[in-house]
Amino acid sequence: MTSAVVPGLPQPGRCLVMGVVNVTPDSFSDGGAWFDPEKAVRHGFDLVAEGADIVDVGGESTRPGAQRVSREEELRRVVPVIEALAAGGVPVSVDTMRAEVAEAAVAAGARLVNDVSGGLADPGMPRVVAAAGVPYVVMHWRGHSHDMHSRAVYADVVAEVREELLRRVDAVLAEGVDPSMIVLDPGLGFAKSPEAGHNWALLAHLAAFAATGYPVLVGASRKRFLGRLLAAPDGTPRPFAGSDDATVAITALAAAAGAWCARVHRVRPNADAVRVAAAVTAAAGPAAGPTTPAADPPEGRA
Ligand code: PMM
Repeated sequence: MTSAVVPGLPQPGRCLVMGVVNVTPDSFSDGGAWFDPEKAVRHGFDLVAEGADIVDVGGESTRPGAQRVSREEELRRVVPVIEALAAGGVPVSVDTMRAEVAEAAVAAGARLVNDVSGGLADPGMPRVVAAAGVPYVVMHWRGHSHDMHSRAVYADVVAEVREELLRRVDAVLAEGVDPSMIVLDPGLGFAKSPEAGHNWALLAHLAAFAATGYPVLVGASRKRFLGRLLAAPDGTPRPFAGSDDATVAITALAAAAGAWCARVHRVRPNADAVRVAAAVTAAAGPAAGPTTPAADPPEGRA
């Protein structure tokens, strides 16, 4: 299956499944359900039982239009949940844009930092990640949620997202992050317009991201572009949870295209999907394109 290996994280030889635990009252898709820390911890363990390889814990909503929470509040939300899950042996990632939260999360046992801003929201982030020596998800981002919609303007979305991501990679490498620790994410739904089809173009060209040599993470789960695809005949978008089956379809396609990891809210069917993709790819043999191990080191531009 996918050839990508990220230090300190599971290596099952297929696309990983990252289960989402949003410890927020107002998240994009599951706001409020896991705001209570005990419920959040229980949900994290449930996701592992359903097949999650990693549990992603976040304390700040990034839904379109969301306002920021304070650093203190974010710490209060995520640290106890990360501590409990990590103590139970769960590979945990922290979904944060703040260096101080990332630092505290790693001290609490997080093994990966998932930064939807790719180091742009907090310039101290890459140095903290470098010092912690943990893997780092660098996502494509053009600005905070309150104004990202107006930034969803591209002449060629695939080329521009790839170029901007590689610029971020150069920046975080310059701050001392080891190349083997970098994971790229095209940032579906973040400064991407459902109307313009940006998310579909990025999904159609995942190979362009995998070809950089860096592992690729895909976060399509419950995003607005799915609700729009599955809209009722009168145009009413499908509610978030009603797009879980579509997420499973994307997970299978992304895994077959060589994605390293799929970030999802409903784990069990996505855990099945990555296994299906792995079986098909294995049966296709060693010449199966994007899943063939990359011979070259990650693409550098500096
Ligand atoms: N999407 C959300 C939050 N964190 N992290 C990564 N790496 N990629 C994503 O696409 C992503 C993310 C927003 O979704 P949610 O609020 O429903 O969890």
